[in-house]
Amino acid sequence: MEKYFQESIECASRDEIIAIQNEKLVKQVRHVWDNVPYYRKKMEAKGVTPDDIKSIDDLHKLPFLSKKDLREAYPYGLVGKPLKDCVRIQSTSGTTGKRVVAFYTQHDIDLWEDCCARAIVAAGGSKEDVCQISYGYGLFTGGPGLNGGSHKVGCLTVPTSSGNTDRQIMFIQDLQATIICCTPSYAAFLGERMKEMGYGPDDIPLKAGIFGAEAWSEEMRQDIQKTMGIKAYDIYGLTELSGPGVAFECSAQKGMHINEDHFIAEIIDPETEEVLPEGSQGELVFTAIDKEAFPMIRYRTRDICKLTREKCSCGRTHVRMAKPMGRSDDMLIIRGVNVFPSQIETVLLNHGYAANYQIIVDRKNNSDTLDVQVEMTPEMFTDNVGEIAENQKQLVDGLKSMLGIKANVTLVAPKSIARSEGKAVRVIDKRKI
Ligand code: DLL
Repeated sequence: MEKYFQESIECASRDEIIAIQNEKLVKQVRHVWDNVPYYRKKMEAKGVTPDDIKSIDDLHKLPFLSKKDLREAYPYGLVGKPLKDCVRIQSTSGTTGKRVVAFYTQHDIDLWEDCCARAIVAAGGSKEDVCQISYGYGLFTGGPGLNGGSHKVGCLTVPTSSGNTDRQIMFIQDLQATIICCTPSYAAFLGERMKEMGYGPDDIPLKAGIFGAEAWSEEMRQDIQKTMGIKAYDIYGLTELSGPGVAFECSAQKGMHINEDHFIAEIIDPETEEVLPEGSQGELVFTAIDKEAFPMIRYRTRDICKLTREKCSCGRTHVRMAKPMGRSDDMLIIRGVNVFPSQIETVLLNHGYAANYQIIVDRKNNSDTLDVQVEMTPEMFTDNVGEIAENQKQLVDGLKSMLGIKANVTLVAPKSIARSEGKAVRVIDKRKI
């Protein structure tokens, strides 16, 4: 039987959801107009006032916000509440430019933790569970968000944070942890280490994992599920909108339900900014209709994916987003062809490799080069040169048919590519260095 954290809202009728969104959007636009001069100026420049926004049908009239706006307004320019009413900040790592600093009132923290609690219950969590949180704690939203959600559900919460892999495994075994939350790349690493230590899937007490913060393929899910003997659930979110829990997977594992009582989702064409019909692939845009301190309106996430309103077997009614295939700013343009790292990962996993790889892009003699270094698994490790050459050729052919361009493949020894405790670094684009 499917369980819910907030059943009446998670399973509300379409009409109820639309009524909630209409009411909250009108209020939120007024709040932003009155309290965020930066966004008010953008509205004025577009000739829109709060009086023009009467329902979600008017959403398209509002200007977009992007990373560029966040940079320009850094650090306080988009804050919608006096600082005396704010209780926390969280922040991104800032690897691509200025870091994002997001602000929260106690109300904002509360709704964020509700979203994470919904995700944990959807993954089968209850107060009977021991939930180990192996996302980083601190400025990154992963640890604090799921920690709060786990408390709300009433799980025994184990805040290990990321890293120190053998200690993670000791806690899983000694405390009989049943749920683990971490990035999928770290989950794969934990699984690999547990296998080395002689633990088979039946020796691991975990039953579910809640993995997100980076793109991961369906093939990687199957791999992790098999190694650890768990069900692996996807969770999505971003710092600008609170953190993890903007959307989460249910027992159906067919896309993530977006918490529509807090976030309105749109898909746009990233070039023309035109809103696309349901089912189209494009850039995900969110309007946070409840957040007080950092009220993002039509925020362009850069994440490329699709939405569906098809009925879900879990009983939840909120729209689902497909696994994002990557970020538009992660998309590599190689010899004019669009390549997403996730497409490369799919080919590797389909050929029996694990998700331990690195993509190196460069420019030689005025032409782009694509090199993929792939670790052999311990089972397939060989020093037979002929066998390695044959296996490399199979991957080159597989990548050619997926991407339409030639990649050079080098098979490397097991464990020679650095592991990540948080988000994995898959791509080195030397053209940008
Ligand atoms: O990664 C929040 C988070 C923490 C989500 C823990 C899930 C679990 P940021 O560091 O701001 O926030 O990065 C946000 O990460 O725009 C996506 O590109 C990517 N991302 C997040 N979740 C997923 C996912 C956190 N499930 C950016 N699948 C987003 C694919 C994801 N990409």
